[in-house]
Amino acid sequence: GNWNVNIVVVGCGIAGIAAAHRLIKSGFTNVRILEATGRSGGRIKTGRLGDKIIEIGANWIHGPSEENPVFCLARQYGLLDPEALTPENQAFDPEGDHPWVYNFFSSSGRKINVEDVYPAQELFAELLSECSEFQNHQGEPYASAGDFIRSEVRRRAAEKWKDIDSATRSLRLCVISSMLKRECCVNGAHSMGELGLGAFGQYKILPGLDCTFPGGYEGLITNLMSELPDGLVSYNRPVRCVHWSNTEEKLNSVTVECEDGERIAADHVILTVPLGYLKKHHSSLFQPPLPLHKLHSIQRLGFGTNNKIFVEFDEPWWDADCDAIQLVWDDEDALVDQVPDVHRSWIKKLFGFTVLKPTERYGHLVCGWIAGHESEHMETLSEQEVTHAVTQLIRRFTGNPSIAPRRILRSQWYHDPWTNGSYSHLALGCSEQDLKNMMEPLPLNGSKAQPLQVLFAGEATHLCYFSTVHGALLTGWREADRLISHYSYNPSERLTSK
Ligand code: 6YU
Repeated sequence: GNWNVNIVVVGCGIAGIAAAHRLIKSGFTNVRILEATGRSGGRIKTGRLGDKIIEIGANWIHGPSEENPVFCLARQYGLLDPEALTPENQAFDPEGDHPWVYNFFSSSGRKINVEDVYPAQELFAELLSECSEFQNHQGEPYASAGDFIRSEVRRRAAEKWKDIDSATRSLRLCVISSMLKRECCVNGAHSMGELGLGAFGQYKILPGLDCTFPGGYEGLITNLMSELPDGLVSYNRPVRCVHWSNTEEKLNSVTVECEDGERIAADHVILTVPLGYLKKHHSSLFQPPLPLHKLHSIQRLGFGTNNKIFVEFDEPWWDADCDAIQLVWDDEDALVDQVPDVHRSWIKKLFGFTVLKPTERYGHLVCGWIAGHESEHMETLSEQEVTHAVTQLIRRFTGNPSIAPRRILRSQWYHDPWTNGSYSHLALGCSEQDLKNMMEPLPLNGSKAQPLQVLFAGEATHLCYFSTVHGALLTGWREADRLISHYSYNPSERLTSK
């Protein structure tokens, strides 16, 4: 169909690309994407450290199995390693035992015996999964997931580990602090105390053993873009304001104003800018301002920082079979996931490293993870200062004063002006309703056929897969489908539309 409908997509991340892709495949010809930066992919961003391919943004396909559209596309495009495609990998139960091998190091400079701390890992996993069970309960025993975990660890440790020597018991509590910091990274939150308990189960985990893209996550973007017409995306085209209308006379018009002053008239706009950007710019981005319930959800939902620090070595200081390194501070038996003084001790927030595998592909390369305000502070330091801090850290934990990284590279998502952080989470007091408000189109027009001027897609608008690539992709398709079904139920509008 030669549909004479003008659609402007704002943002060329996976959500914007998915929306444009589906619209074009369904016969909409007047579609364009306005992107603030000079590249496609947004928070999917593949980089290089020397000749090694690394991910600055999204890292894994979370739950690679049939239900995951990112997995299905990656398989179709031939972007995955053979192991990722096996039935065993797809059937992997994320609630079961994780096959990763951990190395634990203590701040006193020794390697920790895994058997000593295994019960702590087990208890933590148990409590995390219990956090998801408050979903449909009336009332929650604690305000936050952090409060719940902390008080239950104390209670259960006192019972379960009462016959264990006090040094081991204390060590296990220190391990739990490290796991709390890790969970801050997973959730993109400053502290587990900032995650609502009642809504924690809102996020759904798909089956499948998380896998990576051996040639880089951006391969997904390249393949999708190659199926789209040339010239679809206008790069370096930040949008400054979306002029919509809630008055009867002008219900069918919306204008997008770019930073360079150009005004583009459209029948529909699909907005995919990150929640971090919306939090910062909502007051200038919408004319008239957003309805209050939508604004309040933007403010209530959390958008935190998670950064990576890649560190390369000549020789490994971890075991050959090690997948992840966990750092345990022996002064943290108070179950803490934030540091007392961000400027002086930000590095304590870095909970550990994942080892890039296989070694033949990556050499001796690890990825450190750091979330929260400590991570935001890290971004303001020079690469030299970060290198120094990481080197001191590793020397201390290994007890080896001569270890020196060959080079490092870190991400800086908080200071990215088009993202302002990493991804969203359900903060204290949030519920499913906030995500519903996020995805509601403008204007809200009572009984009349909805004019659908501004539609909302992006990671932070998915009800159960927020914070992920598959979530973002599905929201792009969802908003494309909203327009497609709008025009299939109202075929005359296609003709009368300018
Ligand atoms: C995943 C993973 N992963 C690590 C890190 C980060 C993220 N995610 P985009 O931002 O992509 O696009 C918007 C575009 O708009 C962009 O290009 C802008 O430039 C543009 N724009 C902005 N303003 C504009 C303007 N004014 N005008 C024009 N254009 C404008 N996801 O699946 N696996 O391993 C990770 C990770 C460091 C930063 C991730 C991961 C998140 C994804 O990257 C992200 O959701 C999508 O890419 C977003 O796509 P988009 O299109 O919406 O926005 C219980 C419970 C647990 C809850 N969470 C558990 C899951 C864990 C999530 N894990 C993530 C972990 C990592 C490590």
